[in-house]
Amino acid sequence: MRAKYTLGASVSCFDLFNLEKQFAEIHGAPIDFLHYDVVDGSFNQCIILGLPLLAAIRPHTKLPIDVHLAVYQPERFIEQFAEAGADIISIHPEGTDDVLGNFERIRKLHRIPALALRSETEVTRDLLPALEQAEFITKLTVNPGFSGQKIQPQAFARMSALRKLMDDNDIHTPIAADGNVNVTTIPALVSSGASMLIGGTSGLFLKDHPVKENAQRMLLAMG
Ligand code: S6P
Ligand code: MG
Repeated sequence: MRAKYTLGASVSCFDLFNLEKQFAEIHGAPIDFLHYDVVDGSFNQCIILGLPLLAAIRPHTKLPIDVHLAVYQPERFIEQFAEAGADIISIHPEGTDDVLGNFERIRKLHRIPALALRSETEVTRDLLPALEQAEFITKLTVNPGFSGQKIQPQAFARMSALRKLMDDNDIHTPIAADGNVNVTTIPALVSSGASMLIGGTSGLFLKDHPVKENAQRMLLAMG
């Protein structure tokens, strides 16, 4: 069954100089949600997107926006990003000891909580309640923030382990693969348990190919 959110487009990979044209392309393609990267400069050494751009794009799309808070202490930012237009807010257990409390905070703001996991993170049973409550789990296959990285070879086994842990515990939360997702990597990502994809420079925004065509090819590669 196709996941509710199957294909997401990473906003940091948009043509930020011509958003009107970019959104027209996105809306004409089989894209289910937007993935909006926020990095605090310490979770990884970069600062990607922030509040003003989110507030600027919000009125121009009906697509759900998943704000990926790649930050420490996400409680510092949840309210601001909810206010600026997030529908879904993804937080990292590596960034807080209180995932469930933060999920509650997100729900109180009438937003949807989701989980994101760094590529190197191996999940343990103590995360089961969060895995179950999350709308989906974004499993990074590269380091947070930067686009254009190569997939980490260990990412596949870690994703399979995550899928197995959930299956063994009757948890059906979908996994979204994030980082270097393209027609070459998608079959192995799907075999490793991904049923959602986040598209960036290597798959969805290939130069000289329309976004719609790239999106269709990515969905086809899921099998
Ligand atoms: C990485 C970031 C991603 C990228 C996207 C890049 O942490 O969270 O969302 O924007 O995955 O895609 P690509 O194809 O350039 O690796
Ligand atoms: Mg991201």
